[in-house]
Amino acid sequence: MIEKVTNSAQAIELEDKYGAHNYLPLPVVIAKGEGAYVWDVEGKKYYDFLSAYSAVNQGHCHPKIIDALIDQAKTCTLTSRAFYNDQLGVYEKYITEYFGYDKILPMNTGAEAVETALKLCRKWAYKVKEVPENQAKIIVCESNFHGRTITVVSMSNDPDSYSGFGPFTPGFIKIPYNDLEALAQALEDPNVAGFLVEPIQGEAGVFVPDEGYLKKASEMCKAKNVLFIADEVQTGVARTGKLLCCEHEGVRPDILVLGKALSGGVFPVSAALADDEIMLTIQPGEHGSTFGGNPIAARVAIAALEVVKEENLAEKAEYLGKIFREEMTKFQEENEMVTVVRGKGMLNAVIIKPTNGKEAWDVCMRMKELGVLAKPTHGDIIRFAPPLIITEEEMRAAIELIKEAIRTV
Ligand code: IF1
Repeated sequence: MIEKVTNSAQAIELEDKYGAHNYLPLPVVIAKGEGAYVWDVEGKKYYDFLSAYSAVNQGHCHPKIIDALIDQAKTCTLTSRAFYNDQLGVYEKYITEYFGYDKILPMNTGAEAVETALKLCRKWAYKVKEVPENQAKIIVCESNFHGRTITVVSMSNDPDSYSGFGPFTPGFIKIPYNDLEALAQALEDPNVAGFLVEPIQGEAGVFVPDEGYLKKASEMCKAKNVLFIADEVQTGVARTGKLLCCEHEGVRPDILVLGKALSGGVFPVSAALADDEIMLTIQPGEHGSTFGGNPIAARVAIAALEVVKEENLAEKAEYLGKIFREEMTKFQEENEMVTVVRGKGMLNAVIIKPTNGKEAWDVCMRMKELGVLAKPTHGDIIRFAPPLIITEEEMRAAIELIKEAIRTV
């Protein structure tokens, strides 16, 4: 018998009893999402200020994307890549022209697209740069977050991400983020094939690097024939006020990694994009995925990317993000709990100083009571990332609730 959830406590009990305990969610049970809003089982309405970690940039259940999903789901859901399908080539042409690359390797999750970028980088190292077999190294940044697979957590310096999962994949050089001197030194190793970096470190707490860091880093990589690999899974698809965060500095990554909002949060869709010299180092049978490039993903991703252009989401993110940071910076002068406000576009974070025994988690719980959902990362940082389709009026109303929550936590 399939149970029906009729109240939040019931849903939480079911997950606690039957699901792995790999998360500690905020105690809210969402039953419906539409635009910038979600509703819990009891019907209470919230502003969603997490957007499923920047996957629903286009808003929950965007009609255009849902229509594409439903239409294709009724026609053909999955062929595998053993055969061609009539949607994948159309999508591949659309997205490569959209972002300006020769080719795409379609995958499903962000971690898979990151893994794909690592494999492309290593293949290119051996076949093009002629690095000795199995000697390729890839530079990564401390405090990175690129996903949860064992190779990806092998790049991490966050014990929560890697401890207890060894032994780890070798071949990674860790340097401090936003440190060009450290990058210069690491680039001296002739076996370095790539530099993998988040244009803004999301999970680490929305670390925005110094102006010019990405540009200089990409130039330094080019000078050493090292691939500049941008993980835009969280920062991409208009979130930071440009279509890609790298665009703020005019940087064109050698390998571009996308996920999350590539589908508007409707379906797992991710991608690695690169030019032929890199992409064609992988030959038939050397990489793949059951669902990678399925017809639903193709239709949904085209619709999601069309929405970004049609609704000017990058410009909106730029404009609304400025308002958010201005308002919260003004509030900083009024309330001692707010110590830092930072971000770019609509990827912002506020650092909450524990005060009177109250900390970021308590602020999020109070926000929940007032009808705004967000969640702390690394204890004292609250990330604020609403869907980019939120209106200025809605955002200003939500900001007032956020301030009220901090005042009354
Ligand atoms: C969780 C946050 C965490 C990502 C970047 C790759 C991936 C992610 C820059 C992997 C995924 C998600 C994963 C999810 C929570 C969220 C997250 F940064 F967004 F907040 F964890 F750090 N590159 N980020 O941010 O994509 O395989 O998940 O599709 O693991 O708790 P994925």
